[in-house]
Amino acid sequence: MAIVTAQRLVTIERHIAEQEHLHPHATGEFSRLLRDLMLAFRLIAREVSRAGLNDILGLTGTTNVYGEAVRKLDAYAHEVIVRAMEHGGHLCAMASEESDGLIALPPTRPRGKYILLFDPLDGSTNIDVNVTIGTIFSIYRRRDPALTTDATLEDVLRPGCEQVAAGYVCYGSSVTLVYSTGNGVDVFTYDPTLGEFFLTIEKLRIPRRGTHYSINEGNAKRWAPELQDYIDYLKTPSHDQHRPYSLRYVGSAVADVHRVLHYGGIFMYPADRANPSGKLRLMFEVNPLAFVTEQAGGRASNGCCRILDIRPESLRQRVPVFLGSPEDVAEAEAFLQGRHILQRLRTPEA
Ligand code: AHM
Ligand code: MG
Repeated sequence: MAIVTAQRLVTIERHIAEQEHLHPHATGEFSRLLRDLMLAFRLIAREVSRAGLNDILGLTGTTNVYGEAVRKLDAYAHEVIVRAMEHGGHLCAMASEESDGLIALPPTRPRGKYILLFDPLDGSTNIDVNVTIGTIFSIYRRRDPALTTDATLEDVLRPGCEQVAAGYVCYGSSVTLVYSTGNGVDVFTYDPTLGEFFLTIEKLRIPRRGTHYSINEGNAKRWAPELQDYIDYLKTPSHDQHRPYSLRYVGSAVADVHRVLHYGGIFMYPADRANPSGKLRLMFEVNPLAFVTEQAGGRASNGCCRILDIRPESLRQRVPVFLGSPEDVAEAEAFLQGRHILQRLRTPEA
């Protein structure tokens, strides 16, 4: 039986080293940052896989900056990433979905040129019931790498197209790390017996079109009519048998996006009457997922514009999301912008 599906047997360590050699002027700082992050992911994966045996299920009794109840695993994952990253000397700023503003770095450590943003545990409501959850991360290089001071909020609030790396870890039936440094998307699978991530898919490509849609349809009555039309269209059988689409919704963005990246289709968290900017956070969730999606050949939009071009105004900013196969997302945009009549003429109903 093949050990991995990729042709070469490559650990994440070796992959990081190989990538570093592609950049003759690399100082190794970025590689060290990635290695520190991998350690945090291993620690989180260990606690996730033992959840129920350890005292990690349930609530902490506190709320985060969004007013959401914090679960013990949210707090643990946040703490592990901060501890793994704060002493490395690679960062000049760090921020987490679970804390307010920038996280103070130890005064005694040098400042590096990178900025790290993360959602330590995405899909919190699924933690206690053994459903797939994730960690999302986003890395920027500070504009003036010669500076040795802390980065300011202004340095951090940059459009997603300026990310130098982004990705996520999916804690599901296996633990998978998916990330991009702007040169395609590579997928690694964790072997817990060896404590190693192995490269399992090199240069993942999303299908141009899929047959699945992913959205919290419980909110349908609050959607704009254009979105209701689009979802109706996906559910209406077509002559070419491409529709109806099937619905898949986990409620962990990492899991839903992971499926879409492999099988194609569209993931949505739209605006609705109760959430005029949607639910997902631009800096911690949406930009990194959009970066990975584009790097895999997909499209990521807020319904009218490219997500990665949005100029953020605050760390907590939320944004509507439509991401996935390029043809599916373009079609969703056409509906949302009232250009769908033409689309319908092209694919008549059965
Ligand atoms: P979290 O980071 O607090 O877990 O919240 C984000 C999650 C996403 O993973 C998911 O797409 C969404 O919230 C699900 O929300 P809903 O329950 O409204 O469908
Ligand atoms: Mg989240």
